[in-house]
Amino acid sequence: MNSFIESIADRIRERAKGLKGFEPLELKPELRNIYGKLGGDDLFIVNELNRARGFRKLHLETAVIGSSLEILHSVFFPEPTFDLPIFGVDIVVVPEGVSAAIVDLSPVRSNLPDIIEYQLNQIEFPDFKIVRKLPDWGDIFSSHVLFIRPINSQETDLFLDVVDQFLTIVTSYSALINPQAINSKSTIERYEAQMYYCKQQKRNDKTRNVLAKTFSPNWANQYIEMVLFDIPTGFSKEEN
Ligand code: BLA
Repeated sequence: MNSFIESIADRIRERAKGLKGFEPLELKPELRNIYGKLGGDDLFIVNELNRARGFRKLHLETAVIGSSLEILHSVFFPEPTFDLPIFGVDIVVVPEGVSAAIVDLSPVRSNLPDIIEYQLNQIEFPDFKIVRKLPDWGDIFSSHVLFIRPINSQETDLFLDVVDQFLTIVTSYSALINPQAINSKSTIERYEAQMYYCKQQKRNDKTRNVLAKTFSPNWANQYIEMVLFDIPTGFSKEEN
């Protein structure tokens, strides 16, 4: 696996494991480790799925698609009862190098929680050479979203640093707050915003096309609906 993807994956695993109530989520074995063949190319997808206090789903996916593509995808979906943003990362590596690296703490209401907004404002973002333009479905991201094409190992190190700061902010805030009532107006609002987040992510044809070409359009749709961006149900797993 590409070393940049490895280091991001390791950091995400480490931070997730540190969360209170960290435990595995059930996932069918055939979705945990996926193997496919595209032309002469082998494809592997590994899904790691867990939950923790405040997070209904901590998802880390790493994929190697022959010699042409390596991908890391991770989303921490909060329990809608908790006032937490959605942590998301996507990394796409092609033979020429890292093509896309994106990280965000995305809001699930009109603003991010004040403390999180304050802490994000304290981060000194390095000057990355190539900042990429968000697609039109990218209205789900916060104003702090970082979307770049890192040009060297110095920039990938700096990106890892930003990922780590975002993880620190969301995980430490999650430990400070308590859940709100499941039927409260703000819980419902966050639930709906999470549905909208999933809906917009599903408009990313680049993800769909890679999966459809490798497996089949039908398989790609099901995988996107069920594993990547499933809609939250039964968001009542509150613990204190
Ligand atoms: C872009 N995602 C991409 C690209 C590919 C994938 C091939 C194009 C790379 C480029 O433009 O340089 C593919 N991503 C995948 C696949 C999976 C995946 C196959 O995760 C999973 C199996 N995408 C996310 C998440 C975010 C995200 C969580 O899954 C953000 C937090 C963002 N990916 C994202 C964005 C783009 C992208 C914004 C650029 C889209 C564009 O420019 O149109």
